[in-house]
Amino acid sequence: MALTENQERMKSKEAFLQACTYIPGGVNSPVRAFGGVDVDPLFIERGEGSKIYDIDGNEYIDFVCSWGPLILGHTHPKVVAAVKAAAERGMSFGAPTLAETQLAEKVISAFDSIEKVRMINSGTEAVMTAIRLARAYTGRDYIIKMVGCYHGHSDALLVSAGSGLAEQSIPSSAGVPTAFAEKTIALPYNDSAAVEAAFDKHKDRIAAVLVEPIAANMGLVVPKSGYLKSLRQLCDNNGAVLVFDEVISGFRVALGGAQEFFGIQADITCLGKIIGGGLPVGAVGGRAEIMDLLAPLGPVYQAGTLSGNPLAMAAAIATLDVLAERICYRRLEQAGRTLQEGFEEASRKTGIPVTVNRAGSILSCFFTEGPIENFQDVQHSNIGRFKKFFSGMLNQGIYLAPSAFETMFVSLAHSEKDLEKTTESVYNVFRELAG
Ligand code: KE4
Repeated sequence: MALTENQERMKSKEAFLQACTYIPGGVNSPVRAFGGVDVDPLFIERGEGSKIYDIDGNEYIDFVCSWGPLILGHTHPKVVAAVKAAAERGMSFGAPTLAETQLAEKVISAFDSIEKVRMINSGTEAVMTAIRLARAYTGRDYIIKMVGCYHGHSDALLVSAGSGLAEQSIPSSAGVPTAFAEKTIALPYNDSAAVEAAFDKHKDRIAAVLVEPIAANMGLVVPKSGYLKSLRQLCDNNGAVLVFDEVISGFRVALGGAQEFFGIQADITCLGKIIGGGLPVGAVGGRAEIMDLLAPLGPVYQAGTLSGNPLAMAAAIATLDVLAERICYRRLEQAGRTLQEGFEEASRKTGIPVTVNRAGSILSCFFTEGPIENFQDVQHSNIGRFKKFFSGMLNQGIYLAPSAFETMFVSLAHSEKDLEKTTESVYNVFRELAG
């Protein structure tokens, strides 16, 4: 007799209850608690290639890929071997190693806009450092960010838009003083006029425009033609720094990230996720005249006990070495296109209205008519239908991000067979939704 959904995941259910006794919300990062869906979180035993296995022994095709880092898939032999070898030489030294220079060289050769780069431990730290650098470089305080973009959990960025366009933001998290939020201006994504108006209003008080060049934290929203170019122009015209948060898009849509994909150069680039190959790595890079402001050379302090950790460097170098074979991005593009076509065909066949936004191997399916060009558009999507879709796909053995405001990540480990099964499952679940 087939197990019921609950029986199939009893061990995860019990593990979650136990975790909640010791860890706030039972998780070490909020989205993992599955608050955005009507399913208890799965506890994962292991991953291999395109698959993950929960502690109840269920197998899933994984499209979360640890929220982006695992572009090679789980337990890639070259990455595992590199980390094992590094571990046998020592876990951490708190001193420079050749691997850090080697990774820096790889990042600099991939991004034309980066002359120097500093390794850190997370995307949050990368963006936090980028903002501090931009403020020091310009002597200005205000930062423009876009509504719906997420840049980690530093105080200045846990904000929501102020009362009107170009107004100071208000805190979006408890514990963030209003004073910290006030220096951030939150504007609609894909709205160049709003950015121009903010510069007109705040003139030479704006240190930087911070943007995800491909927004992937409100579901996937791609920049409209000319949008990134307009941000580049506005920063140049107003003496502000253009900061691209490429924590997701870096090495994802191209080896040189969105900057290579769209041909626009940032002044400061924030990296994370893929650069660590699954281990904790962030990076901030840019022109030497900006980066040399960092201690010990310059007056901008930034530090980290485990920055440039040898195991993380080993995972990073092994990952970027594989990605350096440019055929990878053609394969990733093809896989992303196959999935997008699968969603759109299922929509045509079942009459379920969807909008699929995609950039290479990252995509989101919104349950609403399009276009979806900013956070306001995303609000029209049918969250209730997403939740049913998520549960249906999980029961078909497909593990998606447990939130309508995240994206699907495809890896080089996803086979034709995986993609076929996935598009078939999408059609099956859409038919259930169409009822
Ligand atoms: P971390 O501090 O989580 O390494 O990076 C923060 C960050 C910065 N910039 C962008 C564009 C990001 O997407 C992120 C983190 N992304 C989320 C999910 N989209 C991480 C998942 C989580 O918070 O558990």
